[in-house]
Amino acid sequence: MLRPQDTVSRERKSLNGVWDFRLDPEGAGRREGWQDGPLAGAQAMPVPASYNDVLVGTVGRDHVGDAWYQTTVRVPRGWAGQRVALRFDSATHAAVVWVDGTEVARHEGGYTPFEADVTALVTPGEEVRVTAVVNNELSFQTIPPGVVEQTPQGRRQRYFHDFFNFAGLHRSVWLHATPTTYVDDVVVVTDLQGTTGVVAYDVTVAGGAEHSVRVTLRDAGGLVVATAHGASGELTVPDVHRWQPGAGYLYDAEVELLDAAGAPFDSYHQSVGVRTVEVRGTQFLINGEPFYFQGFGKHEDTAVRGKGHDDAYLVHDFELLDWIGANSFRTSHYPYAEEVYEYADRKGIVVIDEVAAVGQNMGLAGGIFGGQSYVTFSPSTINEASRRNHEQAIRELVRRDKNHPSVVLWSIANEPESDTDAARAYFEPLFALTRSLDPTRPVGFVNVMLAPHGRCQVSELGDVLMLNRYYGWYVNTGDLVAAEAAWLAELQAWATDGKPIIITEYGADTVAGVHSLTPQPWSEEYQVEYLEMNHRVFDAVDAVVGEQVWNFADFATAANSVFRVDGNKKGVFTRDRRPKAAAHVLRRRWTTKP
Ligand code: GCB
Repeated sequence: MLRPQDTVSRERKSLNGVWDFRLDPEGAGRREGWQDGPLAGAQAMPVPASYNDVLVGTVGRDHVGDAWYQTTVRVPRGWAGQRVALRFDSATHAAVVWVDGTEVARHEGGYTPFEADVTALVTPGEEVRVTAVVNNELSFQTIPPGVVEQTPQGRRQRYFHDFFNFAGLHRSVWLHATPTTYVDDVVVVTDLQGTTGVVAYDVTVAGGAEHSVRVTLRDAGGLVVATAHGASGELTVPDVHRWQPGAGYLYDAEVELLDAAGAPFDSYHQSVGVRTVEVRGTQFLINGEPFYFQGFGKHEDTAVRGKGHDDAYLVHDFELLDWIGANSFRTSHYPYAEEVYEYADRKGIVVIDEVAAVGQNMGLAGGIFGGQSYVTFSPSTINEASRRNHEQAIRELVRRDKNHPSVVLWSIANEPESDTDAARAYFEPLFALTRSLDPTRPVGFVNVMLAPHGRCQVSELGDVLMLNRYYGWYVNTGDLVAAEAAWLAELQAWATDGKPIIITEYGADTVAGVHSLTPQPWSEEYQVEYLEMNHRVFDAVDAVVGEQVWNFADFATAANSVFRVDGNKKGVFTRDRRPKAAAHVLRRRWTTKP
């Protein structure tokens, strides 16, 4: 399922804007068939946005269950004879979609797109009603997991990650038209042979018309540099301009379907960055050269719109990455909007792409304040059905993001339980699946400090080691001397595995404006000294090939924790993107590091 485009043969129409909206905590809408007519009692809701903080009061924040969205759209007159599809870039976490009362799509998983062929239900020139019911409930079978607990006060959604469970239509909704025989998928894999670039491609076509395939590769200036014929093949580019970290050069591959007379009737444009990725020993190589990740774990999170995609924040955040000297980030803890990857491709920012599997760890979720405790992997908690959904989430991620040169590494989970036989059995097939879907990129998962070196049973399955550690924050709190010694010892143990190590999280909560002469936790001075301590440790271990601070910016969290003050404050920038003192320290390190 390719992203909608405007080309000579394709057209798209955005459904973004203000939709009708209604919360439905009782689940009445499905019983009463709210899709069959205009949404009664509706209020206004912007798309894209999370609904939670657009609404005032606890009603949107605490909502558990269905939320209904509805709009009308006029199908462009010129689309007669075309295939018309309705595409949701995401619906968090599950959705059913109707066109004029006919169900057209059902999807689970809140961060990947889905679409429906609605050709038979629409008439060019006429209006149709689009209704979507979006459900925000998390269970042990969903990715990520959660549990809806019955309490005397009603149903409460509990989940095992700290960021707020924002929900709704977070990304764009499109109506788009293609020819009835059309390019359905394109896979590009690039290689370098000296100064020559090789672009292997594979085109999948849907629809029955007779056709042949032509691929034309143009450079950034629009000059044709290679052409090929056939559904799969290779394009070679002498003196290729590589895609590189910090210099995201892109070619354009135009994929055309030609009729029997050789006339094109479908055209799709695929950006191509020619680069290679390889893990060799303890090195992470991009284009054969050692790469050191410096950057952040991020979140899709801003005031009011929650996880709603916003182009202004997209561009501003990348400006800040540039300012601070970051070359990479991880899409913690879910696949981000496709616009983000497209922009990373353009800017040469390197991405670790993560599946929404966060919180599969009841060891972290319990504790004295944790409420009821659960076993992570068991027939009644995370089980075979969960694993199938996890597989599906991996499939949809790879299918969506496989062609982005910015994506250099798949992360198939964040901080799951990984020190048990059950964890090993759960993850082994997921690593195998990811490799079979994409043999060209390394695969890993993010290890938590509860499964240190020697105890983790999953790390050996990965091509790289990704570690989240909070020495000096959650352990050795306030004692950076003890933290440094313990951290160095653990890291040196991991280094004996002979794999590249990326520190995917290290950070300290810091309330902007809190200062202290001696470095006290929560102060800006402490965050600075904490980071500097970490950097001394990283610089002492050769196998460390990356440092990604937790987090780029402060972000919203669930309200049920005494560990958070108005959200998670580990941001190097505040939620509205103002620098804390740590930002200047990182900038000095990252803009001067060789
Ligand atoms: C972690 C999690 C991240 C949290 C962070 C924290 O290990 O991966 O999602 O936000 O710790 O600040 O506690």
